[in-house]
Amino acid sequence: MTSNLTRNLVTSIGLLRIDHVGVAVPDLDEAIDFYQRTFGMTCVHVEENEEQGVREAMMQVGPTREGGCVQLLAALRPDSAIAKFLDRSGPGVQQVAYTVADIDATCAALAERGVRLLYEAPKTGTAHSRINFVHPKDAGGVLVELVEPAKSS
Ligand code: MC0
Repeated sequence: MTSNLTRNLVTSIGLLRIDHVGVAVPDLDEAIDFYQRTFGMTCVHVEENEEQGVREAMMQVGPTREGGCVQLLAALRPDSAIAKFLDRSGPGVQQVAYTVADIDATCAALAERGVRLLYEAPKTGTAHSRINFVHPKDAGGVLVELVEPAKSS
């Protein structure tokens, strides 16, 4: 028989898949080149997000988008989250992002479970997605991003 604890652990909050793993890099163009030449990944999207202070590139891991992406993240300015991360930790994994169907519902479920969302309401992420983050201190030291893709993507 399933215990209460096990039932609670498997209650869905609407996560669908790993959307991307975000990697902070000092130079975006150099990093794109490295990921293409070394791992054979394909650069499928490049965008500047002024609000987040980043220039980012989505590197598709496998032959289709279903295989997930590595998101390369370079700082646009010294006070940005990526610049701070690079100063503190150097280049490396900065975030793990999950695709969700309904970010408002997922954020509400997480808030109910007592974790801190960084934004009161979702902000705009890559390719017109809606995004929010769970503070790394409330997620075992991992900055967790939630991504609700734009309806057309
Ligand atoms: C900070 N900490 C981290 C961390 N950033 N731990 C794991 N992973 C990270 N990425 C830890 C520090 O080591 C420190 O631990 C503590 O958190 C300090 O917290 P803080 O003083 O609040 O630190 P800040 O000022 O560096 O801010 C961290 C915070 C920030 C997560 C709040 O980076 C943030 O707002 N991130 C969300 C936005 C973001 O990351 N944007 C860039 C990606 P100790 O133990 O020393 O106290 S934009 C993006 O991803 C978009 C384009 C998209 O995908 O569509």
